[in-house]
Amino acid sequence: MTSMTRGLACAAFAVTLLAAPLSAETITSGNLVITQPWSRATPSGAKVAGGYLAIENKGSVSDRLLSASTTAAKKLEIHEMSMNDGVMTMRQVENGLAIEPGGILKLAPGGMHLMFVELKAPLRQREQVPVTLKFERAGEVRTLFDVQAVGAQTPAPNAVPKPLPPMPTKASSPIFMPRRRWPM
Ligand SMILES: [Cu+2]
Repeated sequence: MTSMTRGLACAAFAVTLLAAPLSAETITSGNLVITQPWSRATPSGAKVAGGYLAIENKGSVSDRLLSASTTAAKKLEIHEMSMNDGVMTMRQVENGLAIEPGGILKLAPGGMHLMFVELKAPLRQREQVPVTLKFERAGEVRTLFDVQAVGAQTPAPNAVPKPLPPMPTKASSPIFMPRRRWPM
């Protein structure tokens, strides 16, 4: 293979990689099933970002999301939206959020969400941000939040359940940018 064709093959591979949708993770911890934790890329200089996910309680007793933490930001707060003099504002939840038996707690754009406060660096599309969730009964659960495009409204638009091609062992072309992985 000439270096020219190898370069083209790498470029084609990189394009395939970029086009492939991220498969959002599902994590089970005890009676809780956590699906599609995701966030959005932030413009440089932005200090906050939203975090979204769904938590289903398959048990027979209620649990409670107490707090969350991440290495990507100074704080990770639980926020709810409320009307204040006709203006939608968000505020931090004091005592966590209950997840009733058989119920699903949804954190999504426009509603309850996690808030990364004082980001250490902008979040970039396609990277994964480690978040530790703390529950009253299920304890601590480690998750990875998939970072979608700026302004994304859903965890994976046009998602097709298809595994990503294997990652090359080392970057063989300057066109290939390895994903940053935040430490857990
Ligand atoms: Cu918020």
